[in-house]
Amino acid sequence: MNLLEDTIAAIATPYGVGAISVIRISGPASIAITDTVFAASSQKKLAEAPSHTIHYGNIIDRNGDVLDDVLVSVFKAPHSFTGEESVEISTHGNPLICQNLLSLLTEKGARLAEPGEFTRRAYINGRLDLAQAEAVAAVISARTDASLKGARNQLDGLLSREVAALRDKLVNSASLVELELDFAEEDLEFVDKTGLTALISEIVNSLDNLLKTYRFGKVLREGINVAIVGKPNVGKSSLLNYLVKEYRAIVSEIPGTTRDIIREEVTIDGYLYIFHDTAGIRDSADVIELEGVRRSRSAIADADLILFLSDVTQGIDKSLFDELIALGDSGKIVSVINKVDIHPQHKVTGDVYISAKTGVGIADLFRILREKAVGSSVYTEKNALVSSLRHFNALSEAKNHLLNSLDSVSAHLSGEFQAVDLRRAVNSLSEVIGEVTSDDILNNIFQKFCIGK
Ligand SMILES: Nc1nc2c(ncn2[C@@H]2O[C@H](COP(=O)(O)OP(=O)(O)OP(=O)(O)O)[C@@H](O)[C@H]2O)c(=O)[nH]1
Ligand SMILES: [Mg+2]
Repeated sequence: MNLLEDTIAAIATPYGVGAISVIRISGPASIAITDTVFAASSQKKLAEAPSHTIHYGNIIDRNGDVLDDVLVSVFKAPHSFTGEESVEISTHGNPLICQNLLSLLTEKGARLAEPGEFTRRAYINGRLDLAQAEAVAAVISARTDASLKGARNQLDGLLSREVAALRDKLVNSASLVELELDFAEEDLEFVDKTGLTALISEIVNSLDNLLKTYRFGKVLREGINVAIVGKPNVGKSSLLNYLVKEYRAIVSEIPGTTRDIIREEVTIDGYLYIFHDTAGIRDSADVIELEGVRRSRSAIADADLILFLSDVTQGIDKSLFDELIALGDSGKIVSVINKVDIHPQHKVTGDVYISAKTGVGIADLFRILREKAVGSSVYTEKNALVSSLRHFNALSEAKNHLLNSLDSVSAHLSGEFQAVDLRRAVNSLSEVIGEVTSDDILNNIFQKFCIGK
């Protein structure tokens, strides 16, 4: 496989029947290859067409028959998504037409594209930096308005610009420190040490602020996993049903009704929540129920937030509460007192009081969920957002290198130590935007894309 000399082709629209489908071709021979299968109604060759023009005509198959009448869009290098000569063919939306056209194109010299290969080429050709290329996938997979906005900002380069600005400041300082090392004999000083320390501390601070957005970025992208747990019969399934507005999970007055985990997604105020109704936790002789309880415990371990439900008429089960705290982080637990319609003047203390039957208190519950999940971080459209683990790790590394460099200054170590740490920090920052990136990292990123992207 040659990364850039091959001409690649793929179906860019979802597989299936639709009004139209689009086949995308990119690479040096894309226009020439299309010309071999396309008869324009104008009788002109695409090779002569200016960039960004659309042409109507027929695709002619190997027997000389018309496969379909199509529209062909022509993009000349470097003014295309990939930066290469590219063509998009809009056909009628029948998978058969697409498959036949794709095999015609491969007969004429195109190769089937790998997952994410169009975007990878856009990155290699400098049309996007790596953080932006990753944002392409995020834009496609965003499921809430808030996460779409975050991904959109990343695609527009908000994160890249912020990281690049920090990196440029560091590159400057690193070069000065290195220059001073070169002239060590002469005892020249290029660097104002106090100024440098202040600058590094300032960058550490900016990195911290970026790192803090990660939790929120993850929430935007993946949604918030919420486990609804408690003793049997406290109303967990009733709460799930209330939240999804349908009779999803079986509710009964018999304790031990739910055994499997029931997973439902709900968007509330623009955030995606994934609720997991679980089996009530208790000792049981029933092997099936025990398996349910085991699953409940594993849902607790995986959850971002735990709704610990108690029945107002029964009070809080202290030993289960202690177990939850031991299993997870106590900051994740919301103690919810249910069935307050029965006992409005409750004496049980919890974080929020609800009735899964009447809906009382559910708005308060939403408010608490949101506070716990998103915290005080209010996403403004001007903020860069760290939403990928790869970025989070690279930024954390950069921060650690900078902290090391501050340590070596205060320990009066030779400037070489500081220079090394500054360079390492520069490299970590460059990794985010992809200026120093190994093939492994690229393969890893792009194989998660779909074909045609
Ligand atoms: N009055 C009143 N009854 C409720 C409320 N929530 C649940 N119930 C009743 O409590 C009983 C148990 O409800 P479920 O939702 O099945 O309880 P669960 O926690 O899922 O129980 P298991 O699946 O057995 O662990 C049912 O009879 C519900 O109608 C409530 O807010 N008020
Ligand atoms: Mg249940």
